[in-house]
Amino acid sequence: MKRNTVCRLCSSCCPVEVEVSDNRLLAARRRSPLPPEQQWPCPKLAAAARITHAPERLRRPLLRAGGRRDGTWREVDWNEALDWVAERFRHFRSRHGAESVCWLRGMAADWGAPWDYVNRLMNAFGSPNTIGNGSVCHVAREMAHTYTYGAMTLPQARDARCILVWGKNDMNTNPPACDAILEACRQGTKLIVVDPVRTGLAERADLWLPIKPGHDGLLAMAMIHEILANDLHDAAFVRDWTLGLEDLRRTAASFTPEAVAEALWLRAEDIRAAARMYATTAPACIIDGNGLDMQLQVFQDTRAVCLLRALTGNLDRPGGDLLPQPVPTRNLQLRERLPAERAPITSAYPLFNRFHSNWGLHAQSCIPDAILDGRPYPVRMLVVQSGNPAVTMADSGRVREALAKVQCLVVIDPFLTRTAAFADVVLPACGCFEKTQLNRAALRHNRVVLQDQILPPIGDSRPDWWIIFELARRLGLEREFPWTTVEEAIDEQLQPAGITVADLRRHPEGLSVAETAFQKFLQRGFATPSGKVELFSARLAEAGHAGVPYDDGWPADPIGFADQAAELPWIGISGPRSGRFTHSQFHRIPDLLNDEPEGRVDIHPQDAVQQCIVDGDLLRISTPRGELRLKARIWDGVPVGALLIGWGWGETDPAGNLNDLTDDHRRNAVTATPSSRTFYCRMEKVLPSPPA
Ligand SMILES: Nc1nc2c(c(=O)[nH]1)N[C@H]1C(S)=C(S)[C@@H](COP(=O)(O)OP(=O)(O)OC[C@H]3O[C@@H](n4cnc5c(=O)[nH]c(N)nc54)[C@H](O)[C@@H]3O)O[C@H]1N2
Ligand SMILES: Nc1nc2c(c(=O)[nH]1)N[C@H]1C(S)=C(S)[C@@H](COP(=O)(O)OP(=O)(O)OC[C@H]3O[C@@H](n4cnc5c(=O)[nH]c(N)nc54)[C@H](O)[C@@H]3O)O[C@H]1N2
Ligand code: SF4
Ligand SMILES: [Mo]
Repeated sequence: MKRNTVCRLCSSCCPVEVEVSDNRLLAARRRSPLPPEQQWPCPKLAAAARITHAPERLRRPLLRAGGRRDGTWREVDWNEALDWVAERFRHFRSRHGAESVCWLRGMAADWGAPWDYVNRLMNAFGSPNTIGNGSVCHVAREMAHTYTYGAMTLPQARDARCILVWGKNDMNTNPPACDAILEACRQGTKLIVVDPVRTGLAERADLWLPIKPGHDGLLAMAMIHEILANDLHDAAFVRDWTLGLEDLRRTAASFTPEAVAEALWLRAEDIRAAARMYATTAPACIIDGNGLDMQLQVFQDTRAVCLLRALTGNLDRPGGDLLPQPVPTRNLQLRERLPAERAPITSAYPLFNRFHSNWGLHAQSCIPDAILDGRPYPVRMLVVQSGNPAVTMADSGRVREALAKVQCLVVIDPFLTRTAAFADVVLPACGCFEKTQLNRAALRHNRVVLQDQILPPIGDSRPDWWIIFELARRLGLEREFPWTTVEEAIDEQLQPAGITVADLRRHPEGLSVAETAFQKFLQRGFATPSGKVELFSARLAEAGHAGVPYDDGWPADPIGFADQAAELPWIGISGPRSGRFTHSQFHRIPDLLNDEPEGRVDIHPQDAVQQCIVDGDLLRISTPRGELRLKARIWDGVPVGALLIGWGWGETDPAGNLNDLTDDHRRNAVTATPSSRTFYCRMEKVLPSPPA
């Protein structure tokens, strides 16, 4: 039988058709207007059956057999497991206040409806500490877009004449988006790629800027300089719809391509060529990505990139960058229930906490601070849902200390991960094909697509929504959680849109709430305090941040451990993602390991010769935080002087955990983002020990 749903094995949320027989997933393929041979492939989707039916899937709730430090588990039923968790919630609330309980949410269960349910549960319980991992993912970037023109834009690559890809590799991370880029390129659209690494897209680009890692804001400011100095901007749009042109001109004056080229490892003429190609080919869109995230400068860097869209008049134009038309939904989070004086542990980042009506809190680095240092106050109980912070959070050695120290740890995950190994109780969650939910991608623009359950739960696992609803009832929150099925909850959430789950099941291709409209600002302006695009942001300036990106100058230390660069001669580039794995996930799935059995460190041939390194040599890479060991791969697609370090292997290879190297002491002042993407490090070859 073939069924339609949405794949959530990674955050791309692709609509898929799945073949099921005898309660087993047999095969899945992406639904796409393109014939299969023209679709960019996804190895994870091809392995969906192996992932879903993996023998390592947890089938029953697990409770420590003999207390926290005990190495053995006891399988228990859901009643015992959830009663135990609810009792702990009440215990910590009565002893230390509800805020001593914190919920950390990774990326895998999505930030749509399921995220609202967790916030609702925690807010009704009385704790403000429901925290996502968006400070290292796109939420920090989303805030920069929002502060500039009201919302994060959606690039219209298919209709663009010029595509500027900035720190994004859709060939590995988003096949449908990759299809759109390649289709546009076949029609003659120009492609510019800003990436230190020669990705597949960089290879196809008309212009590739192999930028020095972590220096994107400097490049964006130099491009702004080139555009303004040569009057390449859209003067009418800038006059009518932006605020702060003169401030921007003044700041950009010192960022001439000549002045910054060397610091960027680029040639001034290439910077100029990129600025000209982007500004003079209309319409043009910018696809910005995770290459900007996890950088100390993520917020101002992204602001600078966003300003390019405004200067060139590409905002909300066909073939440019569309301002989304979100589906109207009921906000279920009950934030108003929290007493105003109950500040979250992320209160040092007030603008980030509040920039969006339902994103909630994302400064996840505050969690180890609260557990280990009691800053700003102690967290004593932690629930980790759909995340693997022991591997994926910056300075993961310190994170593991926190996981060991917190008095009570609950983990909700389909697998017994390295994070779960610290837990008191592990609740087995269903995978994405075993549950119905509305994911963020389905709500963000005007088309709602249902992620529909197509398989029964594996073993005795349960969907995230069910776990939350049942826990809520045990906490006496029956009134807040009156729903017995997820369909009822989704119907309530979608009520303002006039769409029901039944409608969505009749329309697996999705339902639109409105026709896609462009230039919406002509009627209602931009969703900023001034109603204009804020080249200069008074809100930021008043809060003590740069009103125009880098009006306080380019920092001397934009990347991790810059203060110790003299002893750390290499630049480590974290990741990027492989098409086969999602962060720490799937590294035990045989089909996915066939072509990529272990993590590698890519090093330029010139560096390899100088260091006497050959392919397969074991390298030790270290920073003041820790070290890892992975084998070398010689590749001329990485810059000289940089090491491209394989991402996500720390789950199955504790000696190869990238975040054992990263720093979480220095953070972006607006978004709490650490320098996990780019940092100075040491490298040496591990010599084989002589035979005994
Ligand atoms: N150095 C460095 N650090 C990084 C990154 C990097 O590139 N370099 N990337 C960063 C980014 S962008 C992100 S988003 C984070 C990701 O960090 P995490 O969110 O921790 O990501 P994963 O490793 O994918 O862990 C997801 C967990 O959820 C489980 N899971 C899968 N599906 C479900 C489900 O439906 N329900 C539940 N309850 N659990 C589920 C999986 O088994 C897995 O254990 O890592 C960040 N950290
Ligand atoms: N297969 C797979 N797909 C995924 C995921 C996954 O883990 N695996 N994760 C999902 C998630 S949570 C996310 S956030 C997205 C991320 O999706 P992408 O944004 O595509 O993320 P990456 O591939 O990590 O990084 C993008 C590019 O940034 C480049 N880069 C590195 N440093 C810099 C820099 O300093 N400047 C610039 N300009 N570029 C730099 C990298 O070389 C890489 O080519 O992918 C999602 N899709
Ligand atoms: S890119 Fe692949 S794994 Fe990710 S959602 Fe799409 S089909 Fe699933
Ligand atoms: Mo992410």
